[in-house]
Amino acid sequence: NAVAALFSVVGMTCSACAASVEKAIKRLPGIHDAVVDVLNNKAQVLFYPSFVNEERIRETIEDVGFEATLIQ
Ligand code: 9UX
Repeated sequence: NAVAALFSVVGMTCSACAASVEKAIKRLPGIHDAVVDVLNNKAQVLFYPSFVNEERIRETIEDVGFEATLIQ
């Protein structure tokens, strides 16, 4: 079953930033859904823990160029 993770994402200044983060997360295996909110600096991700984990998702956000922290 899918598990939820909420990340703080610092440094996004426009909706294209959020779109590129969302796209990168969704390219990972085991992602059910990802919603990135540029106004609140958050990324909400639903994932399948057999295939991917919070740290892999966090690193993917950082690879796009933003500082990411797992909130819950
Ligand atoms: Mo456009 Mo958002 O280069 O940082 S994607 S501002």
